[in-house]
Amino acid sequence: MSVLDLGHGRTLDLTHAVVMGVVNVTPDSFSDGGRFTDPASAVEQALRLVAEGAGIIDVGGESTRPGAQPVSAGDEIARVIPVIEALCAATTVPVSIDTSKPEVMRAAVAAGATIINDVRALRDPDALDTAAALGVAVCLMHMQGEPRTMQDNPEYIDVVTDVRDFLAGRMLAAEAAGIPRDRMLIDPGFGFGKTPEHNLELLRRLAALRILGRPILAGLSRKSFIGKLLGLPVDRRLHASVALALLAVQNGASVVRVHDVGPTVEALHMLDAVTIR
Ligand code: 9MG
Repeated sequence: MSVLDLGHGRTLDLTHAVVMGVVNVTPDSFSDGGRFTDPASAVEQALRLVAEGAGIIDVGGESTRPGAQPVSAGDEIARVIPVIEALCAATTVPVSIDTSKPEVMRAAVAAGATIINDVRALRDPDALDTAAALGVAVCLMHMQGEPRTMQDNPEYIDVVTDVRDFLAGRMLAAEAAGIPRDRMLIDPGFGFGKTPEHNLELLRRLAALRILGRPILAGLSRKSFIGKLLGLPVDRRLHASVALALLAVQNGASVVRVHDVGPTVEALHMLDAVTIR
């Protein structure tokens, strides 16, 4: 479980937790919207995150925050492909593409991406077959509802078992489509159709997802439930985000998706130093 198969003979070692750095090439992301819309500044930011210790760079061209404008596949491709191409020429750090659209998946993998990070867990038409044919790794994330309305009134019988059962079902569907388990990451989807209490319960019992036998990715960085719990705007959520990344790794996550790579890497080094193996 400590190696992720990236396909085509490449692997990613997950013996120590890996930090995935976020690069949003969007005008309207909740955390850094509009900061990296031109390819050169997005690549510069990505390489800064690599220098700070990121082990994966996640490139996205469409915001998933509630109320964000939908983007066509053509526009998404125009945003992310120049960034992925330049990045893959400049670094060997694996690049993931944050998308649900098969056209974007194909273009991104042709440009060098080796992980498909899909917040819809390959539920869009043709997404499963496309990801299987591309032969790269996938991150299957849980989301209740759709981004536009997901925070309206999320409900679960038990959030941890509901998320676990959903992910088990998506793993089976992915395997049936031809994606080997060795190529899968799983993700409870913090903030995607969840109240603050749901997020806290998932984090508290994250280890329950380990029964699925695949590495867990946790994305908690700067999320709005931090703002709700602490009353802080998005640009003041660094300390809480680092604490949450640390807790996620302590509770079983192998990959943490973050905006602030340097502080998270330092905190995880300290966790590693005190951990007896
Ligand atoms: C794109 N994106 C935004 N938040 C995310 C999260 O928590 N996990 C994953 N896999 N992707 C995310």
